[in-house]
Amino acid sequence: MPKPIYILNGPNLNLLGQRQPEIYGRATLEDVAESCAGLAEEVGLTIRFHQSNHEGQLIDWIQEARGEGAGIIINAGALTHTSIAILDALNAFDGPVLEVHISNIHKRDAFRHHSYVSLRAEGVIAGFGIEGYTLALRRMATLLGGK
Ligand code: CA2
Repeated sequence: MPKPIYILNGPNLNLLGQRQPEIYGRATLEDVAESCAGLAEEVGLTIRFHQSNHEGQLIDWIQEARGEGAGIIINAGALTHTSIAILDALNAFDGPVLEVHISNIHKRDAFRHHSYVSLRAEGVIAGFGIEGYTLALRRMATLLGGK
């Protein structure tokens, strides 16, 4: 059984579709999970899709992925810009890491321009809306298929 791709979502992303549609669109996180599950089946991957508002829980999932996951796709939310602890956890993971942001963080407040996650990620997708998740999953399939 191939190892799953962990798709991890950070604080407040559970509110997707409920507020600020001009920035984040109208789709919910459940919609994102469904489109990822559909694509995963198409490209022969399995996923574990999670969201938490708690930094420690995200770190626990990243550590779990060390033994059980083939790759990590992460939208760490605002923790992207603050969390050295998430970076340290990602640095302890051996497989590919891809970073996703729904909005274009470089077009927004200056404090969103720096990402600790980017110091570890093989690639970054920002500003493609929720489509960024499926784009990242396709890229993950390519990265893992080459092995
Ligand atoms: O663009 C992204 O995906 C972000 O990671 C989203 C984070 C933000 O802090 C990052 O700078 C960029 C915020 C997630 C909050 O999501 C909400 C969605 C709907 C309503 C309220 C918050």
